[in-house]
Amino acid sequence: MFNLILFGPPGSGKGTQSDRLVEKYGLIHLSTGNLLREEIANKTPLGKEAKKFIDHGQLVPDEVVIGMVDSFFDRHKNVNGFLFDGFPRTVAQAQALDKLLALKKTDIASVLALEVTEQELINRLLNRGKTSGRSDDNSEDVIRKRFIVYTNETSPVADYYKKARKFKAIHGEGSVDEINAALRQAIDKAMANHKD
Ligand code: B4P
Repeated sequence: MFNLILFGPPGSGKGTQSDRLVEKYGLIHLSTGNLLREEIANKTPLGKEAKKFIDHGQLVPDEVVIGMVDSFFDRHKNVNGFLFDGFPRTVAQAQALDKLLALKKTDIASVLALEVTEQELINRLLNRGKTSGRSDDNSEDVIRKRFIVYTNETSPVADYYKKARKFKAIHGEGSVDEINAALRQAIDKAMANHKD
């Protein structure tokens, strides 16, 4: 299996790029943001709980997200690999992911991190908020709160993978095609070095 993490702050283009990459490489797309929004749309107990956090720009508790990923794995066996988008967002989630993958006798091959300036991120998210209907995109206060949460809780995840020598930064500004080409170059290299 070849497992990849697309990492980066809110609005850095993880979802946009993941859609193209899963098609190109035949990976299964696991976006915890999408899974949580499905739960909210279906008004499940998990969705109702998650909405309280998402509406305020906070992270959904680790145990909820990890349980959701575990059950996603149960529904997707015998696959080529996963592209994780927006997960892990805390060090506890990264450790849990390592354990879940070890049970499948596999691991993370590479973490590609999209780097984008804060002003560009705010512009993108406010722009998306005009059409997405997402409660967490239509207020600059909530967007800023998400950046604070990212700095405090998610950026340590980068150090976790730097220590494991799996982390690579990718310039996340420019056209979607240019960024996609840079990601593909990094993935091709990681695949060539990957034994699994
Ligand atoms: P996510 O769904 O992961 O959303 P995101 O980080 O805001 O967006 P992403 O980076 O995917 O941006 P996109 O491609 O859409 O999370 C939402 C919330 O769910 C979190 O805040 C949290 O509360 C909760 N959650 C999710 N996972 C969790 C976890 N593991 N633990 C706890 N809580 C969790 O791009 C954004 C916009 O930019 C789009 O409009 C796009 O069109 C535009 N864009 C993309 N690339 C561009 C480019 N190159 N140039 C110009 N615009 C571009």
